[in-house]
Amino acid sequence: MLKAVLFDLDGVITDTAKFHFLAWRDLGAELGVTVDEAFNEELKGVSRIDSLERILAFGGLADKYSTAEKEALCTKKNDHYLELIQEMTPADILPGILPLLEELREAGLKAIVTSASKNAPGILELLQVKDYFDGIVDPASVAAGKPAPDIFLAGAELAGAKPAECIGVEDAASGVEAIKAAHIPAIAIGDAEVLAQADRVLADTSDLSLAVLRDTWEK
Ligand code: B16
Ligand code: MG
Repeated sequence: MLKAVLFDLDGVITDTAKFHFLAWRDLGAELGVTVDEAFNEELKGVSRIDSLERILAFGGLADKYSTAEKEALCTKKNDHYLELIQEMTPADILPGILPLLEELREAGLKAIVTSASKNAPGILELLQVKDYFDGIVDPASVAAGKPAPDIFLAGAELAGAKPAECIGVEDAASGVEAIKAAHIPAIAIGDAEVLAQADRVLADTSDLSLAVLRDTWEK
C-alpha cells in the first residue's frame, strides 16, 4: 500500500530555482565564472557546498580557495538568496500542490519534505504550508546528498514506512537518481529527456494528483 509521499521542495512545491540561479550567477560573476541557465541545471538538487565546488571546478578554480573561504562564499550566496526569497507568499506555491496536500491529508497518507535545502523550513513557513507535512528531513543529518539515496531513505523512515511504500516527487535529475537508488518509485516534473530515469514524467505540477501518484506507484 502507498503510505507516504516524499516531496522535493525547490522546483516541486515552489520555484525557488530562479532565486538560487540569481544568487549563484552574481557570486559567480564576482569570482569570474559565468553561471548561465544551462549550467544552473547541473546545480538543481545539489547541496550548497557541492554547488560551489561545481562552479569553482567549472571556472578552473578548484584549488584556489581554503575551506574557510568556501564557507564564507556559501554564506554570501545564502544571504543574497535569503534576501531574494523574503517576498515569497502562499501565491508562490506551484499549481496542483495545495490540492494534492489536501488529498493526502484526507486519505491519511504521510507527506514528508526531502529537500537538499537547509532553508526548507523557512520557505514552508513563508508559503504557510508547514502544517501539511508530517516531517522535514534535515539535509545536514544525512551522510551523502543527492544523487545518493540517503535523504529519501531518511524520509521513508521519518514517515514510518518502507521505501517500497513511498513515492518520491522531484524536478532534478540528481534527485530522481537519488529516489531510484533508494528503490522508491519516482515521479518527475519537467523535461522528459533530462528526467528519463523517473517512472513517470509530468510537464507540470498541475498534473499531480493522488490518483496519478497511486497509478505510478502500482506500475
Ligand atoms: P540551500 P531541493 C536544493 O533544493 C536546490 O535545488 C539546490 O539548487 C540548492 O543548492 C540546494 O537545495 C541547497 O539549498 O542552499 O537552501 O541549503 O531541490 O533539493 O529542494
Ligand atoms: Mg528540486
